[in-house]
Amino acid sequence: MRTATLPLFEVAPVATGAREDLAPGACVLRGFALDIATTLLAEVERIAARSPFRHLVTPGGKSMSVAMTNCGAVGWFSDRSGYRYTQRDRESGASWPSMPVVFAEIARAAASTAGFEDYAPDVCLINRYEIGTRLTLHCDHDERDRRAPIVSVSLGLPATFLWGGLARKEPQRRVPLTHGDVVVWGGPARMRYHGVLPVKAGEHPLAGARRFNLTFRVAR
Ligand code: MD6
Ligand code: FE
Repeated sequence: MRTATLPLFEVAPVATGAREDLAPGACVLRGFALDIATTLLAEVERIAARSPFRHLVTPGGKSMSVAMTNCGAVGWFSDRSGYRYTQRDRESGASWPSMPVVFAEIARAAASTAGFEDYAPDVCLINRYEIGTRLTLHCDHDERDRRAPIVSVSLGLPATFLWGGLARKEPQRRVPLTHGDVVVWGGPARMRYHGVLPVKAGEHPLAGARRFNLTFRVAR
């Protein structure tokens, strides 16, 4: 019996650098952004100094529990009139901060590793989760170019990602995401439903009691 003599490392927890396929077109790259996480968080701080995190209002009139900001040529925005991308930050009145080169580079490298070449995102939506904050099940359909994948970088506290199907009612898988993990999805997975369960209390050495998520898209 082969299983009886399996060495321990074959059942050890997922290592940094491992690629976990979620579905055709979607995978988790464990620890892919770990080496540059400190730099990414410093850039988030710089961006937030110009375009602060804010709780957007949904078209239904509710304030979102996740705080958001953006960098890039456009930014994702929501109010009573709907979800859309804007060229200016309504709060600051200025254009969104430009996308740091390290952001574009990590997104491009992750996309390439996942099989999507020449990825050139024009926006990075930055989400900030405090303890207890969640993101309800949704799919990302406000982007014009849906051939391009989305690249998502997790920083700070861990979270449980809900990974659903193409219809809202399909069952969801729970995928743990930790600091430095990158999720890439595109192609047949691009319109899948997903969400984030309430972030559990904790303290991260670099991010404190928060989780940050960078999602890169080609919006225009
Ligand atoms: C988050 N992410 O992980 C929220 N959307 O905080 C998303 O909503 C998301 O991670 C599209 C693709 C990847 C994502
Ligand atoms: Fe999303």
